Amino acid sequence: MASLSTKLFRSKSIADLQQESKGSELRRQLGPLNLILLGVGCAIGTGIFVLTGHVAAANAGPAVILCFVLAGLASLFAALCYSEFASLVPVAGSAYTYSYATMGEFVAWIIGWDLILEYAVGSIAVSVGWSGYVASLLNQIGWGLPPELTAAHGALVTLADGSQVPALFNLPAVFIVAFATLILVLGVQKSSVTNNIIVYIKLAVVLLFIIGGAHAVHPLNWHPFIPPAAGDWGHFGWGGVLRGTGIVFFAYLGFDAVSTAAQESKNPKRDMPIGLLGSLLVITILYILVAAVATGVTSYTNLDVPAPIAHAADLAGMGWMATLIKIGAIAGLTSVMLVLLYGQSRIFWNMSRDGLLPPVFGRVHPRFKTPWITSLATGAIVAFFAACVTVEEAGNLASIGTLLAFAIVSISVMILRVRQPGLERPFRTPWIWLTAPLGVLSAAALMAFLPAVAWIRLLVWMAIGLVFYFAYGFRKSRLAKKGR
Ligand code: ALA
Repeated sequence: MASLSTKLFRSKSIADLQQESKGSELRRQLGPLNLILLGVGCAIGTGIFVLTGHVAAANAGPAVILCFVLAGLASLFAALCYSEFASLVPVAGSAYTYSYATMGEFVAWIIGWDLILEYAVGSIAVSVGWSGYVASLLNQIGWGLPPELTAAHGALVTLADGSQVPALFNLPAVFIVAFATLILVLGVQKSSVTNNIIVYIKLAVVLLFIIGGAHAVHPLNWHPFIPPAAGDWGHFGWGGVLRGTGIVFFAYLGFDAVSTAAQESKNPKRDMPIGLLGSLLVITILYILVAAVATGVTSYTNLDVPAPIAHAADLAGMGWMATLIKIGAIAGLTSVMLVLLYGQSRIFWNMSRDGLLPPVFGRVHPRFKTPWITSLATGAIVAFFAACVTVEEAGNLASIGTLLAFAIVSISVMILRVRQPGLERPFRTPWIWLTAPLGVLSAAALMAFLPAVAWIRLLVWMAIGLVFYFAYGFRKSRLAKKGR
């Protein structure tokens, strides 16, 4: 009889993974530029277009600029560890797949369950951000929706006569989730050309805002840079900067998608670090500049609105640019939604094929060849929450989940260096004994800065995951059935 610990650490072999990936040989066609565009495309979304304004107005004031610097640094350590982990296992996949072969089933389950927060809950936050920009654009062209249908259930919205009422639910957010789910179920292929075009549009509006807005900056708006602490910890002062760092981390979530393309990259050893670090560098610079311009053209107190970047352009007297920003943000956020929901359905599908989730989640549609049941189930749950939560509630939970995954990946990379020093590592984390501990510490620190309610939700989610694993996957996994 295998002991409990043997069972918890049972691993897939690399040969198993290669066998599974047979028949879907991926072409090595991505060069460094494509990889950078992939990371930039997944990352630029609700974080920069929406949370920048909320954090400036509620937590950090103009020091939201500093929040982006600190969150970028934490992401840098994780990126360096992620690349080594990704390059270890010579098949495509996410941190879930790599950990199954290197750390064993239990860690893989924890990471897989945790990644649901990154992908599914992340897409809830993005759908709410999308809704803010769509509602604002519709208002502008005179087709405004009733305000009660544009925000989280119970959130106060302002009517045309200035009175405030609680919202019913967020209709546009539900719509975009339904639309993205339909695209995924039908399996509409998005070519890398379409993807690149959307990324260029997104980059163009961001650059337009930075360049156009720079002329309207009044440095007086940056004073005081860190507004004095007010009320509870997390509202201005250094506490606000730290909490703001935890919140804006959401803007970086998604750049790790570069590591999942290791097998499609022409020269992973050279291009993985270029893709990961290059996209991080690009987004960090853009985020810092957008935050600087947004808080420079108007007082940070004006930025707590659903479409703050467009609003900042408007306040800076560039109404035409505000319209372009709204259109660009809507297109860009749609593509982030698709990437996140796609990633989620593939993780569920993989977990189900491994026997960790019921087989129904692995069923593929006979005609569309997509994991349709998984996509529909995910879409229904995501749509429900998109209707009734705020962007920060969903964003904070997605961030805390992703940070936990980053911390586990950083720890795993160190454990593997000790346990299996001889494994071939196409990419080695530089100064691992410094980088990886800093990765763990910075992820833990960012988690600590987030509100207690995000922690409670994370713990409840992980507890449900543990119960589910021991009630189901522990006994039913493919490895369990093979008697490993
Ligand atoms: N980083 C992505 C966003 O900000 C998920 O929307």
